[in-house]
Amino acid sequence: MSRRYAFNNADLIIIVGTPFDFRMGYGRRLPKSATVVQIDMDYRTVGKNRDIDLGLVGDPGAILAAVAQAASGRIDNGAQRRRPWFEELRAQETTAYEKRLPRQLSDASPIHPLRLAHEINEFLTEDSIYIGDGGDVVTFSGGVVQPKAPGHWMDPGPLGTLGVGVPFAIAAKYARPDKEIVCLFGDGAFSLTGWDFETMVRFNLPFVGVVGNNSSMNQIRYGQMAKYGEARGRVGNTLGDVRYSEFAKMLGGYGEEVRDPADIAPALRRARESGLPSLINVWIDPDAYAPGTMNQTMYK
Ligand SMILES: Cc1ncc(C[n+]2csc(CCOP(=O)(O)OP(=O)(O)O)c2C)c(N)n1
Ligand SMILES: [Mg+2]
Repeated sequence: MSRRYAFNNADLIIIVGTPFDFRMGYGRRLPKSATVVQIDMDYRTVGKNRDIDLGLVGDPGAILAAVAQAASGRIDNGAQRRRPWFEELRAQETTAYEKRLPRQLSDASPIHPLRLAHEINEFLTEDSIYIGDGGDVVTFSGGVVQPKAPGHWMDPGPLGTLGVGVPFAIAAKYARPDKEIVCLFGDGAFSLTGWDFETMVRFNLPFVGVVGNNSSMNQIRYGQMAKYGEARGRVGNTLGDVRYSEFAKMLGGYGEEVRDPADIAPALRRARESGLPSLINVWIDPDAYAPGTMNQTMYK
């Protein structure tokens, strides 16, 4: 939560395994004044979209281990001097967290997307692989949901290819049958590939699916409103009030509708206990927009 502040105030930024894609404003999130070192497995990613000062191509683990080893023998490696900087960042993080907390714990109905993200974060275990497939609702969750173990996070990647949720869930459950799969969908994203929910039923691939339903492609709506004004914000992005729990049940899975935030956690638990592919359809506030969406450089 202090990333923006850290970027803006850093003199050296080391980017590891992260492309300069839309989530990084194609590199514009990094100030021109900073020295930038980029480490990546793929030489095509290094220096793409933004100039860098030093590029290192190779396994990030091996490179970082070598850097750590080179720095570890020194009596003064600068670690002490950086302490106030870390404290500054922690303070930023705490302030941002406290500002957000009331929305994360909000009892409002329709449900605030941050409350949904909060409940999902509480629900995950060390054995849950979390998949996010959606627009705004997933952008909200990105700041709240924390994977509990390495390699337990999947998202639509650098091109934001929506519709990956169900196929990712199928693949993840097949590859790691011992793991629990938890997938948060936007209603728009789910509707792209959701019919393969039936494939999951047929192949007996249980997972906990959550639809953050705002009856809209809200991230697109925000961009249209920002560019063309309120009146033209609703062109081509309104969806029906679809009860996806019924869709799940129709195909042989488990489903519940949720309108009260207090019902999210029990519904998630029942979905887990059902042992079936499931969809918990949560009605979220269509007028809440993620700060990450509002900061998108493409809307400016
Ligand atoms: C395959 C694909 N088509 C279109 C888009 C553009 N897009 C980005 S966000 C979005 C809206 C998604 O709506 P929804 O999943 O309901 O999420 P919401 O923003 O409403 O939370 C779309 C269509 C995309 N990223 N990927
Ligand atoms: Mg939506």
